[in-house]
Amino acid sequence: MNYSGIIFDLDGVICFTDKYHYQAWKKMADEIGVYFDEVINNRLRGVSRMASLDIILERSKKEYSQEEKEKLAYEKNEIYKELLCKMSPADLSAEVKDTLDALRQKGCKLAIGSSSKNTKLILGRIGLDGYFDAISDGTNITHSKPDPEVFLKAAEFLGLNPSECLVVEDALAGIDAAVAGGFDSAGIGEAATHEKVTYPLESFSGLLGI
Ligand code: B16
Ligand code: MG
Repeated sequence: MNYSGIIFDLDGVICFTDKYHYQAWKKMADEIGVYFDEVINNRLRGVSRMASLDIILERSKKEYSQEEKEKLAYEKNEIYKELLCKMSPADLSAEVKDTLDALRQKGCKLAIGSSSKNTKLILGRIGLDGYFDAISDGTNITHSKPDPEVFLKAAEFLGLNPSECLVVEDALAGIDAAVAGGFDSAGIGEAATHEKVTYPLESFSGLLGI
């Protein structure tokens, strides 16, 4: 591993909260009578909360004011946070935990680079509270992926340059963000198909082969 720092996306890389995002958005969409399904939900991966809402409202006949949208996003997040209470350290796979520990053993600094404003809550639920050397998330950025801000901040928090860090992502927008910030990247799932990904991986533990 030739990188001093590794910056991990959270949802879809360290753990999986898709189903809770889906259930919470679905409840909100049903309440306002807007069609929403799992195919539309796939478009929300790695996308910020307000941008996700805009995608869902593409199907709405009604125009929503900014204030109304903020209320809807707030309601969705309250439902989502309640669902997150179902998560426990059992939602952190042994493969992910063992790989993180092994990378740390090799001397790598580990950071989170997530769009989620619920990052700290989720890390606490899965037993990774205080584990990472730095956390850059939805609470410290003004531009979401594909903008590189969240990863640039993570590198800065680690005291490293982008060229010294590897970004690990599951979303295409996340690889776009890594490329825009001058980072090498490792892609899992859909992100492994991105034409500019540096290392397409079949599984999380593939990081140990880099
Ligand atoms: P929140 P990531 C992203 O996390 C999720 O993939 C995306 O579905 C979600 O809309 C976004 O966080 C914002 O989350 O509503 O909790 O602030 O993949 O960047 O770790
Ligand atoms: Mg993700």
